[in-house]
Amino acid sequence: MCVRFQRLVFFCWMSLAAVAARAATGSLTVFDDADENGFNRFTCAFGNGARAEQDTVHSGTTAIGVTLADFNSVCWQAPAVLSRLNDYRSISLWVNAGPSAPQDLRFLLYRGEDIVAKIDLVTVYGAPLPASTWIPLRISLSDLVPDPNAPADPSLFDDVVIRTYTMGAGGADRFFVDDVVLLGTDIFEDGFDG
Ligand SMILES: [Ca+2]
Repeated sequence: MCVRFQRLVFFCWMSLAAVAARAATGSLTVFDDADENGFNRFTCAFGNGARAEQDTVHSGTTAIGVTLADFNSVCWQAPAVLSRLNDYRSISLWVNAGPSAPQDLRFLLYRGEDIVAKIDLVTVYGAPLPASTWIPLRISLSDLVPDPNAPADPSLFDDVVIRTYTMGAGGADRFFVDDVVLLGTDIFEDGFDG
């Protein structure tokens, strides 16, 4: 009985260790056809102008479309505070800039109400964003530009945001985001094409 109990404890400990290791180093889907793994668009404060849409998708049935107006964003609130240095080193996503292809799309990490760090998508892509074309982007979270007003610890974040800086009343034009995945520290970083 005692030996069996010890084996059970050991097995449980090994299982917990495996879960912890996977949480720190594996990949974590944020959105594919729906919010995943506890990420939530509807509890995030910066999701104005974003909605699920089925006409322009990268894969599956659904993507997120964001109307080009008023600093609109798609935003996912993480289920817990994450480190952009220790938990997830990069993020993979597909973006379609839509027919008017604004060049002012930006990726940002927030901690609460504060911007932690950011980067322009055109910088990540290395060329003008093409119109009405899905492009894969892989953004190194450690290489983001820290915000001058970032919180005391500029490594921690709890919101993932993709924003347009286009102003105005907004027409029918949108940009689209699909297949958002955080990549852990064991993901081979060179040559990953999304
Ligand atoms: Ca999809």
